[in-house]
Order: sequence, then C-alpha cells, then structure tokens
Amino acid sequence: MKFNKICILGLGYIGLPTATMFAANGVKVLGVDTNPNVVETLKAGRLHIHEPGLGETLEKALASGNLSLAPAPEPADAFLIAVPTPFFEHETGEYHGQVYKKADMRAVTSATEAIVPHLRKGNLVVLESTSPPRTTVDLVVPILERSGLKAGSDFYVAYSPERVLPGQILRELVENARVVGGLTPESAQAGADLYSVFVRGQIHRTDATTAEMVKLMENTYRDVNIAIANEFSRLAERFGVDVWEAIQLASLHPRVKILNPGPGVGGHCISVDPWFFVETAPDLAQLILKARQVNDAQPHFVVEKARQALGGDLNGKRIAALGLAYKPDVDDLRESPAVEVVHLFQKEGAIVKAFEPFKPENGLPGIDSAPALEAALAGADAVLLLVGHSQFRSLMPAQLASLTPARVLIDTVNALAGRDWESAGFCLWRLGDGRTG
Ligand code: SAJ
Repeated sequence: MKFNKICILGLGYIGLPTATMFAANGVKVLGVDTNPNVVETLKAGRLHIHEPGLGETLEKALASGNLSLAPAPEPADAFLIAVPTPFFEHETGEYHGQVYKKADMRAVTSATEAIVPHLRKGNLVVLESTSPPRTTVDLVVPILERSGLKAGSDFYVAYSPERVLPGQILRELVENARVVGGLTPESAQAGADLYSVFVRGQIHRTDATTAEMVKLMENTYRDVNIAIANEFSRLAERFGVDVWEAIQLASLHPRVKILNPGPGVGGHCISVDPWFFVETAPDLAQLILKARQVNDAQPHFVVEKARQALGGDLNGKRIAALGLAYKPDVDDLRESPAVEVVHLFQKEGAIVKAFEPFKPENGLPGIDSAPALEAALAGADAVLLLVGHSQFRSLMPAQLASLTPARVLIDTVNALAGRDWESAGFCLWRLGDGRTG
C-alpha cells in the first residue's frame, strides 16, 4: 500500500518524532494536537519537549514543506493515533481489598472520534498508544465503524506499539524491531507497509490483541525485574550487605542480569502499563500487582534510609535534593519517584531545596526549586542525590565541599561511589549499602 499523506494525532514524545520521520522520508504529514500551545510552538520551529536531535529533525521537516500542523485532522491515506494513556489520578478499582489503578482512555476515544468524519474506503488507522488488551477491537473499531464503513473490509485497522527509549528516540524509531498487529492479515500488511517507510529494524506482523499484549509484557517484565532489585536493596540493608556489590557479583552468573535499585520507578510507561493488566485481569495479575506495590513504596524506603543517616529525625533538616526527573538525562518529570521523595521529606518536616538541571523552572506545586546547583547546595545539612544525571555523576569531593556546608551525602542511585568522599569530610550513604539495617 502507498501513503501520500498521513495524519498523526498527538504530538508528544512519540507522535512528534514519528511525524518528523515520515516527513523526512518524503511523506506529507499533518501533525495534529488538540493543545493549541503545542501547535503554535511547533509551527514556530520550537519544541515543547526535550529529546536529543529532535530540534533539527523538526526544523528540516518544516523546511521541506512535508510537515504541517493543525488542531484537528483532515482526510488522509492513514491515521496514526499517538495520544497519552495515563491512569486516573483519583478513580481506582478494587479486587478482594486490593486497590488498583485504572487506565484513562479518554484521549484515545476522542482522537478516534475525530477521525470518523474523515475516514474513507481504503484508509489505514493505527493505534500506537499503550493500551489495555483488546482496546483496538473493543474500543477503537466500534467508534470507527460509526462512519458506516466496515473495519477490516472497507478500511484497515492495526495496533503497533512504540518501544523507543526516551533519550534515544530518533535512533530507536528507525532501528528497533516493530510489531504490527492487524485486525485482519491485510490490516497487518498495510501497517507494515506504512512503517517500512522509515523503519530499518524487522517488522513483525501479528494480530492486534497480541501486539497490545506484547507491549504490556515488555514494560511489565522490566517493572517486575526492577521490583526485585528494589527488594534486594531492602534485604541487603537488613543483612548488612552492600547490594551494589552483591548485584555485580550475582550478575557474573551467565543467566543472571539484575537491574538497579533506586528511589522507585517513574515515567509514563513502566510505572503505568502494568496496571493495564491488573485492571483487566486482577484475579490473574497478582505478581504484577505486587511488583507495582514494591516499586511504588520505594520512596518510603529512601526516607527511612535518610532518617537513619541523619540521626533519626528529618524534622527541620535542610536538604539539597539533586534531580527531579524520572530517570537520568531526561527532562521528563511525569510519575517521577524523585518528586514523591521530596514530598515525603517535606511531610517529615524537612526543608527541601530541589534542583533539576533539565528543568530548573519546573513549576512543580509545593516544591522549592533552585535555579542552579549552587543555590540548592548553599546552606544544606545534607545532599540527597535522586537522579543519576551525568552532571551529578561527575561531581568531585573537593568541588562539592566548596559548594555546600553539608557533609552528609545520601545517594539513592549509586552514582557517587568510587571517589574519596571521606578525605573531603563527607559521610556517604548509598541506598542498599547495608549500613542502616
Ligand atoms: N529504573 C530503575 N532501575 C533500572 C532501570 C530503570 O529503577 O535498572 C527506573 C528508572 O529510573 C525510571 C523507570 O525505571 O524511573 C523507567 O525507566 P526505563 O529506562 O526502564 O524505561 P522508560 O520508561 O524510559 O522506557 C520504557 C522502555 N521499555 C523497556 O525497556 C521494556 C522503552 O523501550 C519503551 O518504549 C518505553 O518504556 C515506553 O514508552 O513504553
């Protein structure tokens, strides 16, 4: 199948890079976002998100005339939905006394509805948003069929999950293998034809529900593996063992590769997607639920560690919190465990000054953010490292000693090990170092 014009709904971390990829490969792309600020910012050639290399690809796509931007869709050969699927903040479900989070599918619903008036025979509609199993079949198809056309015979429908890692999106979009699940084999083929425009990795065809499940399995697998690393960090404290050394040694086994403990699991993917299994099959997804609970509780473990490092009480302690992003070297603060740790410290009476180098002016409610590292460190009693940003990883003892009166360092991501902090007067506590059992 040939695609002269495609319409991409949702211009976030996935939709926008994907739009620029198609445009770079000679396809006319209409990028659609319901947020007028996003459309205006992009039209001016500026970005509303941070992703390495994206600024240049946007500039080229606009200059080529292949990428245009609008608040609503228009007729096209293919429609690609890449809108967010978060969970509801306040609406939860319950199964035998266990609370679970529920997917907020309103953006997928309204994006699909926006396509209906423009749907023509022979079109392809692809859902990319991570979704609970059967969303394509049970939610998307019935909405599209309000057009009077029949899915699978009059038009094609497919689900194709994005699998790119924030920070490496442009490279991974091209190189990663892609799974395309069709409502029918013809739909899968149409989807594969679409992605073959720029994907150099292998394109695997399957059915839509399998493709949905594949995506959820990938992120759930990672979440469960991080949960066991986090649980190991707690066990290591109990037994007086340095978890980082133990992980390194255990991972020498040819069939063992343990992930890193940390302050918790954040972002809009790994901390969200496993809930889609729990919500849709709470009777079966018990291990998955437990892993979510372990990871969600990890910020409390950080507080306990800090309490002991600071002599048993956090009340009135002035803390310089370094890093608010959900992981190293990104500007994304969504579902960030670092933000939760800061709030928990505040609840304990600590006075926290936070610094996030990728978003110094983050406007997070209730968080006192410093404009620069120096401002966060001045006057602190303790330094709390929450994210392993490169800038923090390269801090040296003498340099830090000159910037802060604090001599207690609490490192939740093992980014400061291997330097002689003691000679500069510091006491370094690392999460899971076995010293506060
Ligand atoms: N984390 C740990 N320990 C680790 C690894 C990660 O605590 O050893 C934490 C991070 O600090 C972060 C969270 O987990 O808070 C998630 O980070 P991540 O780097 O594991 O993943 P994401 O959310 O940035 O991207 C994931 C990727 N999925 C997998 O690796 C299976 C990516 O390929 C997906 O495209 C993306 O989710 C997505 O959009 O679904």
